[in-house]
Amino acid sequence: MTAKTIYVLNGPNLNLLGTREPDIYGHDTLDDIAARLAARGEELGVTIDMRQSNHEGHLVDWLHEARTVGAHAVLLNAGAYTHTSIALLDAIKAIGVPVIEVHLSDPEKREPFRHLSYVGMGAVQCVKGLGPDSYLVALEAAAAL
Ligand code: CA2
Repeated sequence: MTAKTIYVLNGPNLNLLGTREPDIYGHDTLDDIAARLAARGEELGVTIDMRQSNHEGHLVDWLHEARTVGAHAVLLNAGAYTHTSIALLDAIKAIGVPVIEVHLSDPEKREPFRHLSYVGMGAVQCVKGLGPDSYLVALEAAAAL
């Protein structure tokens, strides 16, 4: 692994980005976002490892892996698991790797059930409401940690 690897983990339904609900999530696909992160990562001298899963346990395993490989930081858009997953919170607290919570939309400006964030209880920071730029802003913050 290079000096700084940043894991970018994406949760359920984010594989559908760019295909549905563009009014909320924009027109970019997850691959578009990955390409932008990789390009900026290169400029910053960090390696981006971006993944998506619809399965909570995969996200837990990848958080553990971030610790094992000595990742510099994790950007985590846990999708709807943000609002439900104590397992993700426990993993975030366990790994000792800083996690930045990322959201395309601003969950606090949406339905009340999106206002609670378990991920936020363990994350060092949250970047939200900027569309795909949320990931880029989070990357800048992560690289500077
Ligand atoms: O704004 C975000 O990034 C969210 O994490 C997105 C989640 C939502 O449950 C969170 O409250 C906020 C939903 C991701 C679903 O992504 C889709 C993309 C395209 C079409 C349908 C769903």
